[in-house]
Amino acid sequence: MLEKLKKIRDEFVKELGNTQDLDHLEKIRVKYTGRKSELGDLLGSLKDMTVEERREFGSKANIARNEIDDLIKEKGENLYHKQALTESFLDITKPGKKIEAGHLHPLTKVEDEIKQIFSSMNFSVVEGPEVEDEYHNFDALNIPENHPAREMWDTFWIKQAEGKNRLLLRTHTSPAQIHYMEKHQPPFQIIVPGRVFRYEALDASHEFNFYQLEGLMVGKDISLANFKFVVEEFFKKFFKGQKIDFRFRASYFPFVEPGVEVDIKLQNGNWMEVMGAGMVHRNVFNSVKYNPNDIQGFAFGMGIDRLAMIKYKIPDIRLFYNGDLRFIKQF
Ligand code: FA5
Repeated sequence: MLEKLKKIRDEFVKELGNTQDLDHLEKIRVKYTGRKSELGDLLGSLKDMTVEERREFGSKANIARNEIDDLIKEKGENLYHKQALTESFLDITKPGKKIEAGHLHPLTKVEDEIKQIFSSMNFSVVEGPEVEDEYHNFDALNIPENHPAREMWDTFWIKQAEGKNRLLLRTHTSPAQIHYMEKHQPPFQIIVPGRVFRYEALDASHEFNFYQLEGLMVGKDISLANFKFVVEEFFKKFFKGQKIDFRFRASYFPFVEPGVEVDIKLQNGNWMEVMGAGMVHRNVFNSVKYNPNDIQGFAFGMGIDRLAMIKYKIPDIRLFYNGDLRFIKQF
């Protein structure tokens, strides 16, 4: 009996040593520990033995059985790890997956560049809210209710209870002029970049959500000639010496007098309007409690998207917003 047990154990150890995969290990487990195994038969025959025999052989047989179980378990864990390393989910020799770093959106880059140019000309950069009240977006800018100019800047109104100071998404960055002048005294020169919104029919140069950059310079004797100089300097720096044709054209905005628009000539010979500007209207100074007889200044509002389109020869403004990576990755 004991000899038989030893033989089973020796055979098992030998066969286990040759096992290289989990499938084979399972076959061995069934062969040596299953109900129909030789060891199973031996253990089954215990019931026919005398008490003496059972005591001696039984304990040895159980020790052998436990040893076989332990060895199978240990081998199984080894094989599992080896297999996992070599053929399945973890191949430590594979090159790592490249993590793609993003970059700034072209409009953000252009905005940063414009801010830098104006900073170099001693303008401070300030911000204004995107959700405005009716007073700052229109009334304080000399656009009273029912003024036809409100039609040019139709926008998205925020639903709220009936009240005097209705809220809206700002249609231009000009209300930031009012916020700033309410809290500061001249002389100063500021720029205000930011997002603006309009109820607009879309085409290649019109979005309903776009970016503007407001400029405001106020002092004792600031004139339109100063504005002309600042704009020319800005174009020189922004277009880096690249020759561009631009023109000043008389125009109308209720918050300036006189008013102008600035256009840049495109490669195809057409002119593109890039900003509105003018001398700050005395009614605007009145609404922020400045004395219009004491001071004067110029203001402008340029379209950042349009300047970016000209600089990078982008034919359609909608490319900035449609999320197509083939476009975005070129910058
Ligand atoms: C204004 O918004 C005035 N607040 C500008 C101003 C400021 C005038 C200070 C005088 C003094 P306008 O609506 O023209 O003006 O817009 C200014 C610029 O924003 C335009 O020249 C154009 O470059 C850009 N722009 C206007 N509408 C759109 C649009 N739908 N999509 C993209 N850019 C636009």
